[in-house]
Amino acid sequence: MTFHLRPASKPLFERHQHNPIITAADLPYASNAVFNPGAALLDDETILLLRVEDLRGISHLQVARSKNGVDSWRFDPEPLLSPEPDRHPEEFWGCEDPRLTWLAERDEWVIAYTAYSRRGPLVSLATTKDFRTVKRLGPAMPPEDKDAALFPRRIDGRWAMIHRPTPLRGGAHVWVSYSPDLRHWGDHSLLIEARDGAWWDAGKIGLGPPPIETDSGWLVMYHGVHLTASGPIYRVGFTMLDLEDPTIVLHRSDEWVLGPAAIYEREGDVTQVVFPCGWTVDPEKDRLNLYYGAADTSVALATASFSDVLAYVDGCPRSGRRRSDDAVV
Ligand code: BMA
Repeated sequence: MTFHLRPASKPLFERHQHNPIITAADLPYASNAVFNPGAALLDDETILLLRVEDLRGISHLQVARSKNGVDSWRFDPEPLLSPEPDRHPEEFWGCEDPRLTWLAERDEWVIAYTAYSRRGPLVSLATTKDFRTVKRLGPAMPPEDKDAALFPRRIDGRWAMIHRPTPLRGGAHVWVSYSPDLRHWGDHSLLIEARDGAWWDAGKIGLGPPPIETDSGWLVMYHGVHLTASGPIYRVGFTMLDLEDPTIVLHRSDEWVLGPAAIYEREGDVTQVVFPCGWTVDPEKDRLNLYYGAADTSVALATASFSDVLAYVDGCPRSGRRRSDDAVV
């Protein structure tokens, strides 16, 4: 493997000058931290579905709305999804890290979130039309499994979901699974493997925000975890998947595109973390707005030119390999 040093260039993402854009102090009730939000555009507003960790350490999901997606956030009076362990035992220790996907065919949003059960975190799904009421579909994957999001349309007749199971052996990688009805999931196949050794994404990776459909393929951002003597560092990079067969990885970035550098990303409840779960695209301004948890403490925003992102990923190493061709299971 030859790595060509390249001149330092302008980073793809620019941190917003008002970062962190939401902190626990902004909420209308007492809480410890607000982070890892899902994002949606609805009725000319940006909606963030925030993970709020209360003063017991248990998380719930709370809606914030803003006209410009940057400031003047309005918080709904009640959380959208509060753990209900009596009726939904999988939520015993909370609801975390939502990813939001608009399913035009069903005319509703699907929320893929981590339900923290007594047997470990698992993937749960819920639907909403307006982010005011929600309908739980229940667990989609058994523990341990997290970092999930739906593709926005059926692929070859079936819904598809990216997720990250944690097997007992061999690292934690990103998988894709299929369903005819959002309830029954199968045809599981390994999609993106964590690298090994000194890489930024060695050992453990997981999906970031939901995949975006583009002319060149499904744009996917994922986080990679680098273990160091002073703890893990969470950074993010890109892959591009084939539109009609997302088990084919077309490109994958060798380098991370955003990592902890600002003080609010380096210091907090969990140091050295950027953890995006949501993004929105403004085609008129050619802008990608990336919403992420900073150090498991606050919400931050970074923006990029969407066309620059696509050009960057297009220039990343080609893979063209179908992960499911490898003997992995
Ligand atoms: C991951 C998830 C995220 C969290 C991150 C850093 O495993 O649990 O919710 O932001 O770790 O602590």
